[in-house]
Amino acid sequence: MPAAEKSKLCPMLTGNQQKKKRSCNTDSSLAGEECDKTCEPFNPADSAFNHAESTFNPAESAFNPAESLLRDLRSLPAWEWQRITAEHLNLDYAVVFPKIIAAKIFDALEKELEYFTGDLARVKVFGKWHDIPRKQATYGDEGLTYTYSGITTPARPWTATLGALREVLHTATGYRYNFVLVNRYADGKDKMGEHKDDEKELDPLVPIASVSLGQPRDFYFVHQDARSKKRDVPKVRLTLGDGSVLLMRPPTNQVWYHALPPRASAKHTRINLTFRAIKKRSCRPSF
Ligand SMILES: O=C(O)CCC(=O)C(=O)O
Repeated sequence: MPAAEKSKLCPMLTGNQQKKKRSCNTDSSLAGEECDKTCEPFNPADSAFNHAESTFNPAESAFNPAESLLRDLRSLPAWEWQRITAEHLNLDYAVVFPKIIAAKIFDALEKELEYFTGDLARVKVFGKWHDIPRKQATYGDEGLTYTYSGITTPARPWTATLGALREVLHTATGYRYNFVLVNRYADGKDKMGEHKDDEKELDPLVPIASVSLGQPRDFYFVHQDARSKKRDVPKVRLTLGDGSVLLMRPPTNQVWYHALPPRASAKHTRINLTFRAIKKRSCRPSF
């Protein structure tokens, strides 16, 4: 059984993780890779909310729903995390958005988000292409892409609501996210199969922050040894509630698979946002 404990403290970066913030050409795992951009060190001031502010034109609208949402989000009490642990599994879970705010976010996302169609709405599993049993989209900093299950998805520019959520996650966790994968499950027929989020472009020291809105859904983690029938390790099961945040801390995604199984009883739509930190490619200055 996973141990569970409650904590009011916000999980913050440790000293070593702070030091891990890198600038171009210092990431040994990427050394030798080249990109065609001028070397640009990571700039913490370059937040999504700055982007949302810079595109806000008061002449166009007296009431800005994204700013009103951000005010709501900033006024929330400190998040009360529940820690869930097992062998090499380290999670923090909290229901952080009251129903009324979660519904506002859900409605805004339904208006703002554009989902993939065509080749980007299919995945390769064991060499065969299949339609994804849900809708997907990716948003993030300019130029970022994410490759998984045989597809490479480009980041669309942050929307106001995604940018506001990114800022609130930064305040609450201390982590800065530059990319988000959106999964929309129309109802309980839509699902996500067992997988690990261990792609090499993800910063392995930054937890993936998974925000859930709408229909609560069952979710489970299965240890790689149990999955390959090497030994028995109990599954860890959760229900991801409306307005919740799940932090999947390292080394969880190196060792455990996770999945969202179909559920006939789930009649309503759910949107899940997994905020991620993608490593910037090592750049060489172009003279
Ligand atoms: O919808 C969910 O909660 C699962 C999302 C997920 O597994 C992923 O984005 O990797």
